[in-house]
Amino acid sequence: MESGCSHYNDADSEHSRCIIHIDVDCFYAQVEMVRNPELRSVPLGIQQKNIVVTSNYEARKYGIQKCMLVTDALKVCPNLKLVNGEDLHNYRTASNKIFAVLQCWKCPVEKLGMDENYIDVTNLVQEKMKSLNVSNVTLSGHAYSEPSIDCPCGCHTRLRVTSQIASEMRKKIFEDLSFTTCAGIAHNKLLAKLICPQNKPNDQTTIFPEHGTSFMSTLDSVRSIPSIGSKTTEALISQNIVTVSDLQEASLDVLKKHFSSDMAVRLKGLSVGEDNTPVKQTGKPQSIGLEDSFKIVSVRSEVEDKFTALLQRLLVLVREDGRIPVSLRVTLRKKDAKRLSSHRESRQSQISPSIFALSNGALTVTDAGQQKLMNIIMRLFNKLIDLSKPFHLTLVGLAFTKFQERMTGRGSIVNYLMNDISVQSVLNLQNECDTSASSMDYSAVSPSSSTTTDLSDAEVEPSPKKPKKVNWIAKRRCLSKEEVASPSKLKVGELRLNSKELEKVSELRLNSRDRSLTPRASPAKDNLSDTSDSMRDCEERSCDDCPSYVDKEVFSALPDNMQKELKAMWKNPSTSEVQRSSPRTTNKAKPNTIMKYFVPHK
Ligand code: DCP
Ligand code: MG
Ligand code: MG
Repeated sequence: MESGCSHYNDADSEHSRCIIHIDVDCFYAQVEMVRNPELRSVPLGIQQKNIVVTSNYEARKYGIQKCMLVTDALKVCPNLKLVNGEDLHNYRTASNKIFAVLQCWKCPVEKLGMDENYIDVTNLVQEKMKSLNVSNVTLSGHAYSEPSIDCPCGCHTRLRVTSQIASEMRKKIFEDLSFTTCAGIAHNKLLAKLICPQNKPNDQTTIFPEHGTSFMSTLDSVRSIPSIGSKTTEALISQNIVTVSDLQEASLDVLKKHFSSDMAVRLKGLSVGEDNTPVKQTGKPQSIGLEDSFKIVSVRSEVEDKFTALLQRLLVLVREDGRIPVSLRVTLRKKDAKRLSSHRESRQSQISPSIFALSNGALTVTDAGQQKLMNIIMRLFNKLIDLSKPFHLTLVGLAFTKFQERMTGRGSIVNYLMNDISVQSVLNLQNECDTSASSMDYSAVSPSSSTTTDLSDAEVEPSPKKPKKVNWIAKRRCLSKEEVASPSKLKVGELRLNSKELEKVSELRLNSRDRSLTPRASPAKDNLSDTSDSMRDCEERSCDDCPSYVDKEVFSALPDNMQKELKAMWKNPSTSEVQRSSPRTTNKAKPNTIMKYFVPHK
């Protein structure tokens, strides 16, 4: 049964939202092909342990599927070129760049795993519709099915405009980063995600609301619905509810016997393609951590080597993130022979922000700074382990758990101007296949069994207050404070990696890499003549004299005299407050400088 727009009476009823879901084609394989174009013309598989986690479309022609055993893959395609994909660094970097490109449209972007993003373009579509002759707007890409009713709420036109924006986004990702992608366009996240792969690779599909129910009934398993996990699936199967169509037919009363009332209603809604969950802007993680697991380590010097390698790797991630860490946590997993089990213990210490320095807007750590960090790490280790007795570890972990809000002190003008394009270094990627074969994954690490904060090592500076920028930007964009991404609300996620990934560590020189995350400004023009307003905004707001760390939008909103003063300050840094200094010094503004506009917090 198809449900027309007028039949809806939930939050989806007006189909008012415009949601795009973008998924990169054969992601890991494309990253490798962009790095080495010779791989484009051969069947390519990405190997982790004994599994081919993904392959390019050339290889898929032979029947290679995700998560096939390498031995099986080679049977169906003996020419398969295998590239080791156990070091996730390049994939993570590519993922962050794609996210940064999507941020350019100034709409909420929610990252999902490594190669997927939701974008809520509702407001942008509304703006465009004011200046468009809507009767002329055509659909870009495919429609799951042609509109079958004339929906009075106008969703068909809005979704056509959305399809044009999706096409611009995909074009820009391709022009800037050379990745082809698929997109799904719908009035909610559920349908946008599920419709996305309909025309793989490198194409996009729009589904109109009235086809939600019939499309959902084509899904073989309730497990295909993203928010239905393995436990719910099991519970449904035990009630003979296997396909989505079964779920559509199940009575609410029966479901209420096995699930809470809310859950039962939600399941029924999902089965007909209803979903009112919002697109939540992804921000920076609360902590950035790495872990290394191994069979057993029982010698202190070996532990030190492991931590040294982890620290090098972690500093690369922190540099990409751009925030200055002020707290460090060490985690160990001890093998307990008596209990035949392992458990984690952690200890953390505040660290001095002065260990880190800013050079041209990029974070750096000197060799002496790294040595200081190592000393803190080994002191924490000594507190966790009684070295007078034998010890057996199966995992060591390091995480920076708190960050200074901004680099130059809370009162500094720089706090208002920093680019907010974030690099989320840590992700949650849930592998659908059995990942037990691989010791690398992105699952969020549960909080340690015991964490102690150690203040004895601290060279403590006063912890900065919540930055004013959040409130200020919120006002400028007419958003509530809660709608602005705040690091404090974000999930803690960490990355586990194995020793193989650490072999690469020595190649990663903290000071030798560019931080080029801001997307290149090249407008994506499409057949919808003025759909690129936000893209143009991106360029017009640019200020040639601004240092790279400055948020151009914020800068352009400042009064002219303030802009001039800042530019003069950047031209002549000796008069500037912008160089790294302690919060105490940043407040000493001269009587007639930019600082007069900002009264420091008392
Ligand atoms: N991945 C993984 N294990 C899985 C599934 C995926 O490690 N079970 C990794 C490899 C993929 C990446 O995550 O490249 C993205 O997953 P997708 O499911 O989006 O698969 P692809 O992007 O590779 O292919 P598609 O073109 O089907 O999207
Ligand atoms: Mg993909
Ligand atoms: Mg994906």
